Amino acid sequence: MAVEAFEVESIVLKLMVIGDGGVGKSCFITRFVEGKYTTDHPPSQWKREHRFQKKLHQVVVDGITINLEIMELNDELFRLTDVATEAIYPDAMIADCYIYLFDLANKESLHSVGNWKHEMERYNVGPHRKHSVWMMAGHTIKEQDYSILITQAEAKAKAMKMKFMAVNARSGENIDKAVLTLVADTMTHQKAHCNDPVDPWATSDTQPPVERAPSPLAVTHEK
Ligand SMILES: Nc1nc2c(ncn2[C@@H]2O[C@H](COP(=O)(O)OP(=O)(O)O)[C@@H](O)[C@H]2O)c(=O)[nH]1
Ligand SMILES: [Mg+2]
Repeated sequence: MAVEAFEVESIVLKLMVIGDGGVGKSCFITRFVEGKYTTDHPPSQWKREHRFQKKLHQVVVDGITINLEIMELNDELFRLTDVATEAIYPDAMIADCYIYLFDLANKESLHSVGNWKHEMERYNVGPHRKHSVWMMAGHTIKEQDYSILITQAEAKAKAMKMKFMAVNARSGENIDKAVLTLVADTMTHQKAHCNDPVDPWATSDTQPPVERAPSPLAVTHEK
């Protein structure tokens, strides 16, 4: 568990980059991990391999070495039935920190953040529960003036109690800064909560008797 990890010199944090298809998640991750911009990503690897593709990257924050396990999740996953999704992915989907990536020029992708957060919170229960931290990153993919859109995104992020940064995978703008800020905030948050009472289900073999609410994303796809 991440809480115990503060007693050792290096820890593992799971970072999930999520958001609608085509907003630049793969480009974002490749830029951060490999320091280069490429659009050459094998599509939908999780589908073929039935697991998340993890990219590993080490960072040092406040003198602590952090091994990041970075995963990408997009709404293709929710085209599976709920049963298949829950059988294969639930533990993997509970991350220590989430970057919600959206296309700053696409309002729909900005406003999907509520659905995505709700969706992830459905999985963040039981023994694997985490004190996760979220950030919003708006991708400036097109050549245009983003000042008005950035103001709107900042307001949305404030309402969602998340930090916001405008990023660009092609130029590299704010990519490292966004990840390192989120990692530092996650460490601070997890330290602050490490003495909280454990989830009552954490020590139980029985799972909570709650029915998960239907996925808002799944509902979207049924339309
Ligand atoms: N100009 C520009 N285009 C980008 C950038 N990042 C992504 N793109 C474009 O967006 C497309 C989709 O990116 P991808 O990372 O595959 O999106 P994903 O579906 O969210 O993983 C890419 O093929 C690029 O054409 C960027 O920083 N600048
Ligand atoms: Mg992708």
